[in-house]
Amino acid sequence: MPTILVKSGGEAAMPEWQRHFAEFAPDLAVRWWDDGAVAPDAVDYVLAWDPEAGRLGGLPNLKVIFGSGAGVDGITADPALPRHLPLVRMAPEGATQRMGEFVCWAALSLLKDARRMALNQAMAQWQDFEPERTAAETPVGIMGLGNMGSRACAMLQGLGFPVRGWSRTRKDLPGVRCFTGAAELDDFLSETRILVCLLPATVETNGILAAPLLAKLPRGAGLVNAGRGSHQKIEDIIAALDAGQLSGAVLDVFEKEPLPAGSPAWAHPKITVTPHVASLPSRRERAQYVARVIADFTAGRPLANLYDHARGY
Ligand code: NDP
Ligand code: OXD
Repeated sequence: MPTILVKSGGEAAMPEWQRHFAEFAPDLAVRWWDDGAVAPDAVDYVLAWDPEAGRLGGLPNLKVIFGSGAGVDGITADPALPRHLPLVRMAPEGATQRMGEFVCWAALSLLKDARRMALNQAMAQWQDFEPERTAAETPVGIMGLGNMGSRACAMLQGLGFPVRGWSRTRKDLPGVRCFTGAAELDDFLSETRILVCLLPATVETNGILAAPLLAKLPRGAGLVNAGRGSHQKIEDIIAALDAGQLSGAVLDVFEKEPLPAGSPAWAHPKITVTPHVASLPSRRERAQYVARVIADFTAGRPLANLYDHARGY
């Protein structure tokens, strides 16, 4: 019987994983990552978010590695990662829908200044104020037009936001003004009133949300980061908020997670902190997705959503 080791959600999540895999891949043995009864050479597949460095390289019959998220930086950080094996990024339909919902919520929160209303409510203060713009007057710029970004574009358009997008290679998305590469970044930023980061963590994107980039946005722009904490320089974001260059930020990801209690982001009046929840497909959806890819792999069909080591995502 083929075996998958799971390290996602802790050991306590195993009964749930086993229940869902039993529905979609009844012939798969589903075992906890640290189950000492499973010999390393009996492992065919792994589903993990952040395996300890060196561990995957010690599984001689491993065939496919599944990231339990869309971003697999927690796996590729392993210097001894067996790079010849397919590394599949998590991409069930529900993941992009959830991200689109999060981005729409964050954009509307910034548009309506929901953070200000929440702070006022906490102080029992009835303070009416008028949002400056409507959605139609607030271009949203999405950095990263992949699975997540392209779905977010379509859903934002449904709310009436004009949408522009930026990616590494040229894209053509219905109704979206698309910009490409470093040469077009400044043009992309110049009319973006809400900037949304949905980039993968790569050498090129590391620290991109920093003072030089923020300065190129129109004054008073909003920021949403649902990519990775490594994209942002939090001190630059706070400085831009305090100076009025940014009017608000919704941050879902942080350099260190959970966000330490002492972080200035927690109490900042213009930052909404969310605990890395922008898009978390259910375990059932993820088990179904993995079972489908294993069936493709077993039948010799090509696999979708593979990590590309040369591009870094
Ligand atoms: P994809 O690989 O499908 O898309 C990545 C996009 O980023 C592509 O459009 C790509 O361009 C673009 N890109 C990559 N590098 C650059 C660059 N240097 N300059 C400009 N554009 C670039 O990834 P997903 O959409 O599935 O996921 C994106 C990221 O979102 C994940 O890596 C993860 O970090 C984050 N994420 C966060 C979640 C959360 O809950 N907070 C949940 C899920 C994902 P091109 O199209 O030309 O290749
Ligand atoms: C992901 C995430 O990459 O949840 O899927 O961050």
